[in-house]
Amino acid sequence: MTIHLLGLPTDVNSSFLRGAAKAPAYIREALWSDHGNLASELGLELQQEIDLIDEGDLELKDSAADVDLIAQRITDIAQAGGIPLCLGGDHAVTYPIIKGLAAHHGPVTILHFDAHPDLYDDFEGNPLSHASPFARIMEAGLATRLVQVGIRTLNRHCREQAERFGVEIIEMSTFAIDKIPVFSAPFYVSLDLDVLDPAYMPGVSHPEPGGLSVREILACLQCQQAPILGADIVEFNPDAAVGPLSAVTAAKFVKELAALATRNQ
Ligand SMILES: [Mn+2]
Repeated sequence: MTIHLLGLPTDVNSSFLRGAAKAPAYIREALWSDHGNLASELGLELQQEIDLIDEGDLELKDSAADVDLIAQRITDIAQAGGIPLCLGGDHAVTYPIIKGLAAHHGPVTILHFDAHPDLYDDFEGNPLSHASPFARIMEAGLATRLVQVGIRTLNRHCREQAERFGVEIIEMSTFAIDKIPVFSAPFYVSLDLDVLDPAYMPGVSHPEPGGLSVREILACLQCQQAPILGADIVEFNPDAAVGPLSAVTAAKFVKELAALATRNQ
């Protein structure tokens, strides 16, 4: 089983700051940097037990055509028996990723880490906004189950959308590790790095204080035993980063998600 690292360098659907399109290059640099080694906490190492190939960045058009470009590449990876591990880019990429995965696997279970529910019907007139991917996913029937963790920005519209779509939300205000479901079926992980407290992850476009620690997210992941269908790590904005910490944090999640996908296959 091969993990396909794929960069999706786009931020045209960001509603506030641009910059997330620059993230894949910084994450790769931190991942392969001599600052650390390639061992994961699960005992599996990149370039040893973890079979990961870097497909580079997908050439995107920064238009609505990107939906099908991304979806097709993801379907191709899944059909070949691979696991896509995508580097955003902003969170808009998750809708086409899931569209592509569902074309092969059928509707999926999603474990979604975020400060924001990203359930807007549209945001300022853009239905492909990075604030809307999970509305597109749910209305298209691409997910059987959506579990959101770390949410701390719910407004009335998004609460209504969550209710409409049957989204399970573990809000930050009442977060506890033992509230995280342990899935029995294969699942997808969408990791918006702004779920982290800005103290751990300053380099995001929409920092939201009062978030999760790196350790808490790893605990939510490491308790999972079911196979992983794919994952994304999105919303790192190098322009907002202070020093190397944000890129290193994103790169750590590449390593740990690749290790989890390998262990759980
Ligand atoms: Mn977010």
